[in-house]
Amino acid sequence: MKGKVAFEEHMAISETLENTKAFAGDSGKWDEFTRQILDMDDERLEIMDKTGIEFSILSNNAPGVQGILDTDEAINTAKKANDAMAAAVQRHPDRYAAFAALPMQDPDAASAELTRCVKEMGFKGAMVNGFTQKDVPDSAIYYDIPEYRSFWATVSELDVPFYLHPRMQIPSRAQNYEGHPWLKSAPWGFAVETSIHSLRLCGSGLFDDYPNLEIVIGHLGEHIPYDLWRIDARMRFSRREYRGNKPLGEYFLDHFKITTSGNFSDPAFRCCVEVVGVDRMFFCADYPFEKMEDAADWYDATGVVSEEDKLKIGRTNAIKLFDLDLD
Ligand code: GRE
Ligand code: ZN
Repeated sequence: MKGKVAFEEHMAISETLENTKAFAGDSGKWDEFTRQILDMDDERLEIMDKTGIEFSILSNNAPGVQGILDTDEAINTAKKANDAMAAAVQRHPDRYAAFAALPMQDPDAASAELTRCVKEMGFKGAMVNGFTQKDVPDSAIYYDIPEYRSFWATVSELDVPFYLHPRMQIPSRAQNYEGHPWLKSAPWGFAVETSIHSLRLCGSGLFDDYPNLEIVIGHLGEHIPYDLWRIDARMRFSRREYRGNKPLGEYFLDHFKITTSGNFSDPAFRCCVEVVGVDRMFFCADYPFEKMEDAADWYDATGVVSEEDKLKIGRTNAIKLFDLDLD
C-alpha cells in the first residue's frame, strides 16, 4: 500500500543515543543502528519510499528525557531534541511532522515545552517514554497523580494526542525480573510498564476531568485489548480506590488509540480490531528498532482487514487524528 503514515518512528540526538545501546541488537548492529537513528535526511527517506510510507511523525528515542535525573538537564535535552526534529520537518515538510519530547520532571516545564512545540513549531502532539525519574535513580513518577493535572489541562487545551511509549522498569524496582534480564524490555516488560501506566490513567478520573484527551499506545495495545473484558469483569468485585465514574473499558475505548508498532502479528491484530475497532487503529513501524520493511510487508499483505479498512488504519485515520495536510 502506498501513502502510509507512520508515527512511532524514532530519532536520537547525541545526548539520548547511548541509553538505547542495549536495545540496538547484537554488538555488530550498533554502527548501523546509530547511523539509522541519527539520520533524518537520507536512508530513512529512501526506506520510506521503498516501503510506501509517505509520511512519518518523528519522536525521540526511549527512555530519552524521562531517564534524566536533573530537571534543568531534562528541560535542555528536550528542547534540543525538539529543535532537531523541527529542523528536519523544515527540511522535509512533505515527509515529516514531530512529537514533542517533554521534561516531565517538572509538569509546568513540560506544559511550556509542549505549548512551544505545538504553537511555534507545528508539532502534532507529544511522545513520552513512560514514567519519569527525577533527582535520584530510584524514582518513578506516573502521570495519574494530582501534580500532573495542570499538565493534562495544557494537553487538553492544545487538543493534541499524547503517545505513551514504553520504557524499562528501573533496576531497584525490577526484582521480579531477577535472573531474566531479557524479560525486562521489549519482549515483555515494556508492555507491562505501559499497560499499567495506561490503566492508572483510566482509573484516576483523568478522563472525567478532561474528556477530550487522546492517548496513543503502540505494540497493538501493550496487551490491554486482549484483557479488556476481564478487567471490567473482575472489577465488579473490587473497585477499591478506582476513581473513574465509568467502567474502565469505556475510558479505554473512548480515549485510547492503538498502533501496530513492532507487533506484526495477524492474530494480535485481529484481536485489536475486534476489541477496539478499525477507527481507533493506526499503522506504525517503530523504526529503527524494527525494520520498516517488516512492518510494511506484513501490513500490506495482511488479510485481517478489508482494503477499505486498511486504507483507514494505514493512512486516513492518522490524517484525521493529526490534521495532516495530505490528500
Ligand atoms: C521502542 O522504541 O519501541 C523500542 C526500544 C527498544 C527496544 C525495542 C523497541 O526503545 O521496540
Ligand atoms: Zn518505539
